[in-house]
Amino acid sequence: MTISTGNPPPGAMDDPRRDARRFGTAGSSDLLPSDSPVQLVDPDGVHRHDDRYPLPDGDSLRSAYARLIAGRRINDQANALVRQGRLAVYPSSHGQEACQVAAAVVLDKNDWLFPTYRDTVAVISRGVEPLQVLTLLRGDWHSGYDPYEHNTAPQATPLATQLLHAVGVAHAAKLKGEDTVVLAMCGDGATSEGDFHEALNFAAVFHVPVVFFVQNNEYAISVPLASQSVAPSLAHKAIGYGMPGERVDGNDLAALLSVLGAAVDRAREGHGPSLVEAHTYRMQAHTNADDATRYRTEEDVQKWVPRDPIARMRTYLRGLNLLDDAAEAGFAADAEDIAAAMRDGLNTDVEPDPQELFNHVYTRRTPQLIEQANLLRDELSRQA
Ligand SMILES: Cc1ncc(C[n+]2csc(CCOP(=O)(O)OP(=O)(O)O)c2C)c(N)n1
Ligand SMILES: [Mg+2]
Repeated sequence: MTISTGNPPPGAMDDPRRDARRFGTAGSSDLLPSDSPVQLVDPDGVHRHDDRYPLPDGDSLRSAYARLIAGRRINDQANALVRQGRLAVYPSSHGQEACQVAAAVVLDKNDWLFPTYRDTVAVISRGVEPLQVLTLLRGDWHSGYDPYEHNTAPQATPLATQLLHAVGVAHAAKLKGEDTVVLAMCGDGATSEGDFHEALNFAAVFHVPVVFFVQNNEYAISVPLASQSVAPSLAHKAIGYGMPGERVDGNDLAALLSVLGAAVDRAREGHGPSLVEAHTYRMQAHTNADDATRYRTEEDVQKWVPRDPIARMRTYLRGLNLLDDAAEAGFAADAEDIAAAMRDGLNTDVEPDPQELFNHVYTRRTPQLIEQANLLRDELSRQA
């Protein structure tokens, strides 16, 4: 990127180290992440104190826990709908639900979320109707929801492209003097993309209010993290751009809420971008089109079962009497309602008009599109 004016871009002279305190101070720079992922509730459901990151209050954790339950149910139901031929494909976030929920919960209504194909549960946690989200994966239309209704961009399949769009939205918000924060999600594999580099560099130089949230689930389809990057951690990449990076236990809902919340706060307060890496694990295959047994063993997967995000939060909340049988039954019933709506909606056959294919390509149809539309109409009329 070349800056052609002689003047520094707005905000470039601000010192990003100024408010990096909550992002760890170990090592040679305040921009470096903690030596190990931040954890506030361990896999046994025990609170681990951290001076820098306060534990969210019980009510917040309880309502976020209800979303975890819904998220797991959504993943299970979507997998079943794939097997029934009702969805073409589903990239499951089973095991990553805490990341999904936290990404949505830390944002205000006017903020923006930029999700990937794996972030269906985050999009639903943001308030988008499950059926509208899943129509994309049924292949009905380009995307089944209006991004402006919930300030949630379409789920991006081309890796890391959404990071550039997110930075653009954050830059525009800053220029307009709004206090909007943008949270952009990506996977570990996506951090190897050129778009990742360009997005982070632009965000840091122009000091824009964006949080890059990397879900490191240890795999990019069949490529393990060790073959993807030899950086000490993905969060360490932040210092190369001059922004703070932090690492967090991606199966710890409390830590995610606290660390992502701090990153969103600092962006909103005008202190610029940051990078948060969540250490988690993709418990299921990349999608139903993938056979994960060809590149990892069942023992590898089993190691992550005791670190499940739902189990530990349940133990923690139960231990404090913030969760009882009645509340759990209520959360499960709400999750079941969502699953039932998914089944009802996706089991209903739609008959899209084939001509819609040409409707939203350009504002006005090109001669080629008109020709193709006529060809299709002719072809279909002869079949009728
Ligand atoms: C630009 C681009 N290159 C390649 C692909 C094919 N592809 C789809 S998903 C994927 C793996 C991505 O891994 P990661 O970023 O770790 O995300 P995860 O699937 O683990 O959530 C690849 C290589 C793509 N979608 N886009
Ligand atoms: Mg991955």
